Amino acid sequence: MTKKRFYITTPIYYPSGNAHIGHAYCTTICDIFARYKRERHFEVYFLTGTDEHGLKIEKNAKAAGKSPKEYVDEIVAKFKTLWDVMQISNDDFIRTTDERHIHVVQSVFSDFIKNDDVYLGQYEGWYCTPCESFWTDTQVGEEHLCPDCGRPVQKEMEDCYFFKTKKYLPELQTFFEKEGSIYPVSRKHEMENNFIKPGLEDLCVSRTSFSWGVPILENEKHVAYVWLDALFNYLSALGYRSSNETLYKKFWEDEESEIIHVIGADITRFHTIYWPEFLSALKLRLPDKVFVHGLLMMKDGKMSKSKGNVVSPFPLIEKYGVDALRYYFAREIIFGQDGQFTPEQFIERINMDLANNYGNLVSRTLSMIIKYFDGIIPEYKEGINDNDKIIEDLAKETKVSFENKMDDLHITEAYIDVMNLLNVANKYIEDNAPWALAKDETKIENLKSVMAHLAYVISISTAMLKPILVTKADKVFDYLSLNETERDYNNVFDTKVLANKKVSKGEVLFPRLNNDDVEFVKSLMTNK
Ligand code: ME8
Repeated sequence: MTKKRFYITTPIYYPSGNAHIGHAYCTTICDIFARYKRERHFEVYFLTGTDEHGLKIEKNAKAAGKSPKEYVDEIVAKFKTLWDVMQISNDDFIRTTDERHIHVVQSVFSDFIKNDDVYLGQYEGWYCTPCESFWTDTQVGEEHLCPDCGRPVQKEMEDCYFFKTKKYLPELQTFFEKEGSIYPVSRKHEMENNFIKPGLEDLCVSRTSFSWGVPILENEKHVAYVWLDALFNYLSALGYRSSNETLYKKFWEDEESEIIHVIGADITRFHTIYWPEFLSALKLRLPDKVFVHGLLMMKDGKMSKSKGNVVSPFPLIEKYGVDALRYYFAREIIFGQDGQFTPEQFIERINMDLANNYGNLVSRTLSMIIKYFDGIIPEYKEGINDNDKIIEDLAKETKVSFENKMDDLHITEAYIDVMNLLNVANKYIEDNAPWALAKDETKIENLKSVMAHLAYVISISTAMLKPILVTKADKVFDYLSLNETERDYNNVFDTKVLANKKVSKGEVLFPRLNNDDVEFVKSLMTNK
């Protein structure tokens, strides 16, 4: 059952290097979903931010000759610029160095101490600094490599607080059993088999060997483990435990709100095991859905800052526009699966779907309406011609399937359906040959009907594409002369809206790209 409100979160990013398209991918997908829900008139709170504590940041800052705060401030500013350029519509940006967040981490840690959820002990084991993860002897194997990222781990021995993970196992199991709580289910099975079934070990939730973290009030030698610290951003951003808990009550506490965390596959364990456990310890509601997306890979593996095989989104946006990159993310990489970034596929996807399919349909249709009817869109009438039926039926089916798929976060599949509608509409032009109809006066009604059906497909496809095409969709609505009310998602599917509107030709929406573009994108790759 669809809820009234949506709380949608991206992970908060480590400002330990500049953002790459892997980061932009996750944020963009969440943005598309948030915009789609807003278009459908749901109340949405969309959060992103930065995760600024921990050993990795402390080390990077030292190497750069800066204080950790100076170091993160500079990188956080670049993340914010990127989200502005990508037109990410987040409602808030949380930083774990914000006072409002530090207060929450300290306060919940105090509760963990008071309620006997944590105990003091000594950690002896392995630590992966890039992942900020603890591992056991068996997990790192003889080679002493991080099971998540494959990089060497370091032996650590220090005093710390341990969180009693077995205490909340029943709550965790209920969370795992709830249908749809972890998507795709393969990720859920992975967590069960790798971590829950072998027996959860208590988690080290504070550190004493460095100082860049949230100090534990009861024991200032300790700072909170960066993952405990980071996960609470989802609550601190809503004003949890502040003097104003309105957002928290509305978007977390209230069952009418659906809580959705979108994350990358590499951080599944923290979001599906430890986060539900922390929340259970505080007797708080658990998220409704943790949606795990795949990773953007390069030929030599995961695109990552520490590997240095990254592509910056900025030059791509500058040359091809923000809509093209956003579309590539939504359509090329099947949401939920890994995807490989290649310059050829990037260019091919934009050409095939945006230039040839959508752009071409818009351009041909508008030109014909101008040529044959002085730019006035004829009235859409259903069931007049048999050969229009294919469009009429498919338009209705596409709306239903698009919404069902989007609601389930099957974003790629939803846009495959929209592209299919556009494809069929292009074929409908060939099959009906309007240029031939225009030469025969007895066929004028047929010609009108073809133009009305094409304009309709363009208009509804534009509405469905709008969460992605943040700059071009409104231009197309302008060419169709639809006002704000008429282009509203709830009105645009009405077949009467377009009747007698005067169209204008407009610019080429997505110019065709060629081999030079492939070479340009290649030149942006550090590992070609
Ligand atoms: O993990 N393709 O931060 P982070 C797709 N601070 N997604 C990618 C990616 C790639 N190549 N590389 C990274 C952290 N990501 C923590 C999160 S949340 C409470 C704390 C995704 O900057 C990655 O999967 O290393 C993760 O979801 C997000 O970017 C942040 O990664």
